[in-house]
Amino acid sequence: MELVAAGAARLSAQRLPALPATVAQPGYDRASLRMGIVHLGLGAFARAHLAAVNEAALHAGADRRWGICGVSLRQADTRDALAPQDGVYALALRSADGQGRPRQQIAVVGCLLETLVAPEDPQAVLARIAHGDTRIVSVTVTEKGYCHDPASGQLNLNHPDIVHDLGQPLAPRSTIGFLVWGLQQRRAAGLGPVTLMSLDNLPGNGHLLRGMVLAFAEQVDRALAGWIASACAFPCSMVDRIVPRTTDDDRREVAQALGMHDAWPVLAEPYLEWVVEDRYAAGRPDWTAGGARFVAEAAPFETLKLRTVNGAHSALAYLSVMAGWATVDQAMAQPALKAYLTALMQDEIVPTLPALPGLDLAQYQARLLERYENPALKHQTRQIAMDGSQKLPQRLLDTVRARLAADQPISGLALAVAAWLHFLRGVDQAGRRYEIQDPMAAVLASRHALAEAAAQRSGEGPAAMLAWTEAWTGLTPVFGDLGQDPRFVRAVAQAAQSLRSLGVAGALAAWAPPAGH
Ligand code: CS2
Repeated sequence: MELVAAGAARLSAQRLPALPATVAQPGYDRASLRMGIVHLGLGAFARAHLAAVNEAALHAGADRRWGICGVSLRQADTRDALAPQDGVYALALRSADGQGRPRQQIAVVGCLLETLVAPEDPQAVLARIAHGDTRIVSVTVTEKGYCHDPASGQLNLNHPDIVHDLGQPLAPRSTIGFLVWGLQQRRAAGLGPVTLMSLDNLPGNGHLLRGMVLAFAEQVDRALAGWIASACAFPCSMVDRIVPRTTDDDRREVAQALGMHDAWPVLAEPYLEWVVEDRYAAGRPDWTAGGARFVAEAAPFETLKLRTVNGAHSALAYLSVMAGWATVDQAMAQPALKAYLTALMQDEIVPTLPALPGLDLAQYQARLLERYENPALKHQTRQIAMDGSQKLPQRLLDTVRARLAADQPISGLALAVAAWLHFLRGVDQAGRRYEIQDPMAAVLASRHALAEAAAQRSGEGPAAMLAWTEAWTGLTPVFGDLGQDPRFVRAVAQAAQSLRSLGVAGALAAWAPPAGH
């Protein structure tokens, strides 16, 4: 990862004045910032979203309380990249001009003041949560970081990290363990409550986080659970910005624009949405300067975003990995795929959405397709395909439930679900093998074997695919009650049959929204 060209200077706080004038940089006094925000899960998303919005708030004059301490819960790579450059890093917003030529706008973000690596020093993380300056603890740990059962939404008390953390008040390893033990220290020190703010792509993310934290706290100390429930706040939010993984080519391009080396810049699309409930236990910055919107209730916005942006993204990803389309823009250049996604959204997803006064849904969908088509992002379809067991319930299956409850057709959604199952075979249509990255990978692998055996016992054709699909949809932690609904099982079996016999391109060509849409 170290790509420092011989003699190239490294980006750092001290070298900010040497940046070219085209690069925006912190215009506030970094040295005077305190760390009011502790962020767990210091991935690219948080650095391109929360930190970017917070940076804008500081530029607009937010008070000095709102610097960020970032915590990596697993690896040291982010800290290793950022600590030698004092935590400052470049955010490159990428798009294309009318002719499709890539454009980028770079800003150096300065509000990340400290980076901690939890496994190296868990007590430092707990101490930061229990510090008097801390007012908000925010979280982007992806779906699997909540240690919950995705179908029921309950804390999985058998999760190895939760089992471990219940007995380790000074050395937890899960997000939930750190939060609860950190809050315990906070309360013991007589400090006030904080806001615990989830920024993950989960419905009711604040309620979910609250549920996990309270379920864990109940196990250790009832009084602590009572204090958290009554004094801490858990606002829900909808977050939206496409943030692809940084590659070495990106590092080179950013270094060229900066005239110095940044070991880990982040890239993103210019688009950003953040709709967050205005419920804070100990104040907050005015993030509106960076594009945030404070609302009383985020649920309708979350449903909109999860079902459209993420639902369509997952549908695209599984079909594309199988077909060998490596990036989202490459997939969008396939007319049949684009037609399918457009119809999936328009005909099946959008009718399930709650009313959002003032939102032009047609424009929102058109904009979304343009975002996917952004040729400058090179967003890998394999990246989106990860962790399907944690993503499908809120991205596709809730939409299926809403459609079936209204007795409406689900053929497009069924094709997306079948594409996931097809993808779980671990080999694409060209015979290339890939690893299934999913916290349930072992369970999925044995289900796969079970499904293939069931299909073989049932002979050929549709009967075999029905048996195969039944074996899959019986996986209740993912499918919940849907495995019992013959309308769902039949529709997925039909789509799976089509994918298996015609391949992705053939299945997409054969797919047509059912009459009556
Ligand atoms: C993507 C999201 O990787 C994925 O699963 O669907 O990360 C998506 O890019 C963001 O949610 C967009 O806001």
